[in-house]
Amino acid sequence: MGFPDNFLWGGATAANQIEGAYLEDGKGLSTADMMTAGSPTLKRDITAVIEPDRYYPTHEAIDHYHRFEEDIALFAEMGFKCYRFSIAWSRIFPQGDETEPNAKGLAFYDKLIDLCLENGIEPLVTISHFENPIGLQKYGSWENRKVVDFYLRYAETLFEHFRGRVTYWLTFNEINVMSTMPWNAGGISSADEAVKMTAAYHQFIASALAVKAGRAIDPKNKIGMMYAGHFSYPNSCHPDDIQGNEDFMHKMMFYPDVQCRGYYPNYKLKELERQNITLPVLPGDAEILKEGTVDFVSFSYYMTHVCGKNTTGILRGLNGLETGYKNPHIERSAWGWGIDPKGLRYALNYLYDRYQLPLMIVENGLGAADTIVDGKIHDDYRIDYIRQHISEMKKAIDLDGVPVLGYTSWGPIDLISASTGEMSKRYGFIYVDLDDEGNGTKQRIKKDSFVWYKQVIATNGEDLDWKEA
Ligand code: P53
Repeated sequence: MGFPDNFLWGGATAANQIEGAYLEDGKGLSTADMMTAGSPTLKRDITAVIEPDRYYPTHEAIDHYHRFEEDIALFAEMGFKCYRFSIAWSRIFPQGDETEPNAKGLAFYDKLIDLCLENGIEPLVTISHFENPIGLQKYGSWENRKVVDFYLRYAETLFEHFRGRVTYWLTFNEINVMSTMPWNAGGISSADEAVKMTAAYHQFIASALAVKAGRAIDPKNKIGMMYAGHFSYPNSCHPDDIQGNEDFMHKMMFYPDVQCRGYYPNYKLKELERQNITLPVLPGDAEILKEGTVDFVSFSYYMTHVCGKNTTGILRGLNGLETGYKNPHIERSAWGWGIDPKGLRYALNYLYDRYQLPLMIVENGLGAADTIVDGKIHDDYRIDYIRQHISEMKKAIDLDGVPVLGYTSWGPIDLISASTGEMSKRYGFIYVDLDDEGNGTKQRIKKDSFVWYKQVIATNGEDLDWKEA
């Protein structure tokens, strides 16, 4: 009973949200580097060039590029078994279309990965997490099939270079974000459905080819897909609400359906037909998709939604996360995300029923403002959130028999928010002295949750109680 012995406890980050050093050692500009800081009420701008008087939070971020040794030491102190991070494509292929990788870019990840391994931490690498080299814009980014070849060259470079050191990989972070935030997902600035569906198609092909290549390079590799955990309940038991909710779930679930089953589900093909959208299918693609299905399913889990007959079937609102209905039975975070620990057990069962593949929760956590009192951060609200989610995950394992490989909480160290670009939306067990305008010493301070998470890992998830220091 309880968590398996080799359960992968840890944390997850993304290069653009922590590294900084955005032009160092030959790195090229990425799509993330063009995004200004926003707020819950102010959308982030995407500028065509870097404007000198604007603040771009990823440029320095929390300076992990220069402080990774301290950061990994802190993760090791918490007892991490696993660290999920992404590799910045634009460090390895600065413009995206070079034929030879940038040695200095690989060297940084050599140091990072070796340090993880020395500390007994299993690296889990996201190959593409919300950043594409800006150099790919001239091709139209993922709208162009050429980008599939560039991605494959990049992925193969990583599989070869890190062979024997990295076994767990994710091809794309939150691939379904192509529908909600296409710039983040694929450097696509058009909101046109045909463009987005073309770009998503190319990412499916790229992912499948990468899975095949990764297996050929090292049969030990385990390569997964990553779903932005959008799970929705019907607004009522009215049959029209059930159908409205299913329509929404189909908009999201076709992504993991393709990556786990190896073909487009009928409901999606029919919808594309109604929308007069023709996918850019080349001969042999059906086989590529079929042969490149994933080994495991990973997902982020922050919230649940409510949909029904009056929802349009897509997420909307400033950060593309509103359905129009609010669940009156759950609380919301200060950033308006509906907190639903029980929904995590539901989500795990939902995904396992559908795919019968091992699962991994690769993001979960509470974005909250923290205050320092006498040099300490008493973040009992964060402990509470994660504690409840872990106990629901445990039920899915113990009561439902769902195979869960691991749990990496989002942002174990405070980092730049993807949706708002803020620093004040903090997820960490480790506080970073940095504000929303980029001021601060970037000093690291352990929060109460640091001590608590260490205990959770040390007891393999058995002791979730917070004992005030
Ligand atoms: P922030 C939307 C819905 C769920 C997860 O988000 C999402 C998004 C897009 O923001 O993104 C993931 O920073 C993403 C991370 C991101 C994290 O959730 O907006 O993979 O890069 O930081 C949390 O609070």
